[in-house]
Amino acid sequence: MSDVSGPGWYRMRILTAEFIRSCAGPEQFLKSDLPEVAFIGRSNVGKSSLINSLLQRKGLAKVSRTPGKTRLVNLFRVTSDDPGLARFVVVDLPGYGYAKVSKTLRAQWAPLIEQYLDGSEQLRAVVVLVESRVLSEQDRQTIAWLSSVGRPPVVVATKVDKLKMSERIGALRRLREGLGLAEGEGAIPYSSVTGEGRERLWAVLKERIRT
Ligand SMILES: Nc1nc2c(ncn2[C@@H]2O[C@H](COP(=O)(O)OP(=O)(O)O)[C@@H](O)[C@H]2O)c(=O)[nH]1
Ligand SMILES: [Mg+2]
Repeated sequence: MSDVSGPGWYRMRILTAEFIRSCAGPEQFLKSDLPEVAFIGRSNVGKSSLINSLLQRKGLAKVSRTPGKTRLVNLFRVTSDDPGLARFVVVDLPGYGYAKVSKTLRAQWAPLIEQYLDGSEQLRAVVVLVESRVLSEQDRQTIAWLSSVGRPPVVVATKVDKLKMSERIGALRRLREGLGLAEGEGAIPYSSVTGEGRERLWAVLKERIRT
């Protein structure tokens, strides 16, 4: 399924996208006046692939076969040809809830995510990635927690290319109901393989960054 183009929609072009640094602690977070968009989700949900797909850069965020590897906050500086989104920062937050990672490691990085989300003054949108077919308890908790701290997230359902057309309506409805979202406020279906959802997600992010 291709994206539906509406008034004011056009294919935004990314002009530059460059890695700034990986942060192991809050002292390394960015102090700038650029708007920030953060991405968070369970390890292996397809976050690195989505960032690469959004930014049209193949190897920018590392796509991994070994889940749970990234425990740092990765920052990318991006420029585009869209006047409303000319310069901004993409924040790749560490994946949560990977069972094979030890409790000690988890204890180290959950606070890092919270410090970032609590502290960033430039944060305009948090995108939570969930798998189209499986909503984990931690996805639910993350989304509820973000809403409770006044940062209602943009929810994206990843890897929709894996669903048959006959499966996807039901899967997206179950996701929406599982998250307690109203009709019309469900997750944005996305595929980093086909590029489906890219324009729609940019449109939503533009809204959030402008306001
Ligand atoms: N079919 C399909 N596979 C995907 C998609 N996005 C990611 N994957 C695969 O899922 C695995 C995890 O992807 P990655 O981007 O590293 O996930 P991350 O751990 O959340 O950053 C990799 O094997 C990817 O090739 C997608 O949209 N469709
Ligand atoms: Mg990753």
